Amino acid sequence: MASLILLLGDQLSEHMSALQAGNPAEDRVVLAEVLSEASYVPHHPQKILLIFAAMRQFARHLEQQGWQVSYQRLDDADARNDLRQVLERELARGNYARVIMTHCGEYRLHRQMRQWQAEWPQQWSVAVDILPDHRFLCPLRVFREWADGRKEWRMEYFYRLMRRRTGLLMTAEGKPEGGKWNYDADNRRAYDGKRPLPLLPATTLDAEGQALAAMIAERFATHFGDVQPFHWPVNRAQALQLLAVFIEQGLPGFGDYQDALSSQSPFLFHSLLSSSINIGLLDPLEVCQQAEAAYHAGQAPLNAVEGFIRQIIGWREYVRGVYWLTMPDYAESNELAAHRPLPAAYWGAPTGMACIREVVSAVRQYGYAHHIQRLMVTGNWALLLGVQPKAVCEWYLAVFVDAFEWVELPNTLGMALHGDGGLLASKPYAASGKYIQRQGDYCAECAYQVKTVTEPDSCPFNSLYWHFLHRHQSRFAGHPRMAVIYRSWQRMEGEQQQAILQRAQWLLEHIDQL
Ligand code: FAD
Ligand code: DLZ
Ligand code: SF4
Repeated sequence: MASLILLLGDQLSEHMSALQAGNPAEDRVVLAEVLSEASYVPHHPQKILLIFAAMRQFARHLEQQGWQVSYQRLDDADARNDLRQVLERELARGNYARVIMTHCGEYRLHRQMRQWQAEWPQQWSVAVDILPDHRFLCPLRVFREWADGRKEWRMEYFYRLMRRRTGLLMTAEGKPEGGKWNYDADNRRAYDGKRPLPLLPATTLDAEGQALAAMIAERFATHFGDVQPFHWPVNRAQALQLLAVFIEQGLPGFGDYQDALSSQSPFLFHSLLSSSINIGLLDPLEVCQQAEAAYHAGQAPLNAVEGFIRQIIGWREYVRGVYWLTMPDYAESNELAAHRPLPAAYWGAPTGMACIREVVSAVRQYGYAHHIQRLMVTGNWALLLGVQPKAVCEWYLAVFVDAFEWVELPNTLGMALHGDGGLLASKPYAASGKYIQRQGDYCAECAYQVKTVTEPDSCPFNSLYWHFLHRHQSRFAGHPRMAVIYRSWQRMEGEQQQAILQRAQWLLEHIDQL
């Protein structure tokens, strides 16, 4: 008997285990635009447009491959509100023995699927199979084995395992290419404008995409973000084109400028491939293999290629492992007892802080910010202020086109906010304005002075950095990599410390007026 195969909006690959387990001659694939998925956080309109446009194109592709496909559009007259209702309608229409799904990316939905698995054999006489997601390079079982029994989880050691497992940038003797595992120390330059920026392909929406954009702009008018101009790849051909441009023009500069911040470009030499990889248009291994080939062909230096590959086989796989090993408790953790609300500037309220303004305006325009903007500008600011993790995480999950909880939550709650108490990364990524100044040019356009700390126009990051260290002294003063900074604090005159803490206190009381 036939099977019903569910594919989600971030499972748009021919290699999904659910598809591989089916048979186009007799099974039916279901894809559905549903309000519940489009509104569980106020997603950026470009994220909804990306997912819906890509789902529609993938559904057509499957039909061309001979699959029978049921596709629900959000504006269908009889549209169901959630995935359960959509599947139950299909079950009522046909005669199915099995529902097949691939493990989804969010605990929230996974819990629902487990419920269907428990209820439907009786209710609908169907077996419900949830198959592993083979798009990831580290099966969850392998991650669990690696994590079990370790005193501390550190990405760097996990990454070495992944280099060995994939063979990427490994010599025939089983050593890391170039003799070192990690070339991060070479990847901290500010951008001086000399290396030409990549010329990005202009993805234009077809007539159907334009109609979809109009529908989304109307239906989700209260969501933060511009729906157009829209440039994200919505099919595999477009994603491969973006990958080719990155490998040729972006990758050679990726390492040097990986940590740069520049008002000349919100993208710099970053790949912009996260959404394409996350929704299934590109396979993470093929992306890494193309980068490795560019290194061997002498087209990109080792610090760039190693840095890029580390993000994908290291960080990306590591955060996913941490997510599934620790949920649902992870989402509740708030080890630094942070309780302030999210500043209005994150939703576009005017601010004199140029760095926050630049990043939020890029987010509004593109649904994108690169890693250092996410970590060291908006993340660092929320960390220093002590904003409650749930509010920060909801913002990150909503406003980025590449955001799915398995990757967003560990990066936000763990890496940026240290809300997990150091499970993901031992030291908080807290920094003063000096870091932002060193990495780029935002400070030149700012209403605040980055060089001072206690004046009425001093950079807010500066005094709040010390305030953060002071208020968490008992937790961090003993950390070997923070000892130097705590010694500087302790060497300051009591009066100077007081002036800094007073300025920080004033800022905390006027967060929405900065
Ligand atoms: P590049 O800089 O070109 O990096 C190449 C690829 O490496 C990315 O496409 C991505 O697939 C992967 N990658 C890089 N860093 C990470 C990382 N820390 N974790 C996982 N994968 C990584 N990434 C998401 O995909 N979705 C998110 O919701 C998300 N939320 C984040 C929230 C915060 C607070 C922080 C600090 C980081 C977050 N990241 C997230 C990770 C990273 O910032 C983005 O993957 C990256 O900026 C996407 O842009 P890019 O494709 O140009 O990346
Ligand atoms: C993000 C998203 C959105 C906006 N809409 C849909 C949708 O209508 N239908 C669907 O199947 N998936 C959508 N998605 C992606 C899901 O939210 C995602 O699959 C889950 O969060 C699990 O990763
Ligand atoms: Fe940001 Fe401070 Fe620089 Fe202004 S001075 S851009 S607030 S770091």
